[in-house]
Amino acid sequence: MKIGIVCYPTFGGSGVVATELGIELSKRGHEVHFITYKQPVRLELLGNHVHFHEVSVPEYPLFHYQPYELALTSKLVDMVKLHKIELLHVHYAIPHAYAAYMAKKMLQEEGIYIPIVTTLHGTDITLVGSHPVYKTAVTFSINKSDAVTSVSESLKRDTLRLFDIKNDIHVITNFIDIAKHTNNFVDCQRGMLANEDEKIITHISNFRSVKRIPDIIKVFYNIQKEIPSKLMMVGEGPEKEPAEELCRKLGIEDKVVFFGNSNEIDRILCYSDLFMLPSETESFGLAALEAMASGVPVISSNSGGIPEVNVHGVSGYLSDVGDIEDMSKNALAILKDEKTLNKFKENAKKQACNFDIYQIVPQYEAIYEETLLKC
Ligand code: GMT
Repeated sequence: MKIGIVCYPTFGGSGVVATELGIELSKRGHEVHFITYKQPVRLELLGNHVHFHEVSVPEYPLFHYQPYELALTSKLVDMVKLHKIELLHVHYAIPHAYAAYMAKKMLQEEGIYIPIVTTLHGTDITLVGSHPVYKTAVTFSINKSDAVTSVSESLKRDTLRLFDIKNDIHVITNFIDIAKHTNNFVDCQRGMLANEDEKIITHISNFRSVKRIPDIIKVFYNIQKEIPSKLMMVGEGPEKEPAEELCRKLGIEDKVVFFGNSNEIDRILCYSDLFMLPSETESFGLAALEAMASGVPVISSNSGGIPEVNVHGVSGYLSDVGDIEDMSKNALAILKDEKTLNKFKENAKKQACNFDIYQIVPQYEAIYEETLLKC
């Protein structure tokens, strides 16, 4: 199949899922065309079956906002025609599903038919998409997609609750390439960041308020009072500076490392003992799954789709959003002795195997085939 993938090429989960999916599809013999404004961060090798087409938006002073949807729509039309793309798979409804629908209508004028598969990722539904300024267009573009998938049961429920959806929504969970996350490091250089007796707690995100960054600092504050430990904070975003300030206020700044965005997630997870994801809402929690695939247990909130990923008392623990005391207690329960910690590490890895890429990607292929047959 010739598949066009539209996604955000940044460090966000939706872009990571789209990129890993495209790479795997290409390995399975499909021709994959990424169409977006920058080469996706995890797309390192452009092989024979993977192509990248940049959507560029020239700056023009008349426009207060540059019209990205328009540039994307034009690019989609041009690329479908040029490369004979058979299907467009758009990740994140805003504005990708909308632009794809416009492209589809334009192509129809020329007698070309292109089906659209839309994957809903989370904030395109919960935080952003359901806002009154976007809701009408988001509802329209979901209903006009030829197939719709959601990354968790929880997100499907949210979509049906928040929008008037006429389409079926197929749940295809996010996935992980377990083989890639099997720590191959002979030495992940743990010693550069922590002493032998210190435990390493990690958080990776885009540092938006939905991630509840202050909760992570407060839970860590409680942990380090009981167990020698360090906190690794990986990522960039608006909550990073206030978090640095909070660490100084609590007097733990020498125990917390702020990395910024990193391409060395595997190495960081390799030396981590515990991962924290106390989010206000999370459609799935791909970062938690990545941690678990590296054998790192998770302390998380129980919101959204996280309970579909992290199993309470098995791969980690779940608490109500904002329950810092419970999260601290649970973290200490996991870290209290090596035997318990190793058991949780083993369980985390096992639970991650339920989301292995080889089980999930065929589900997307099935949706593509079904959609092409329907049309
Ligand atoms: O977490 C974010 O804020 C980024 C966002 C994105 O669009 O990349 O992540 C969403 O999609 C991920 C991949 O499907 C999910 O794992 C995240 O849970 C989801 N984030 C939220 O729902 C807040």
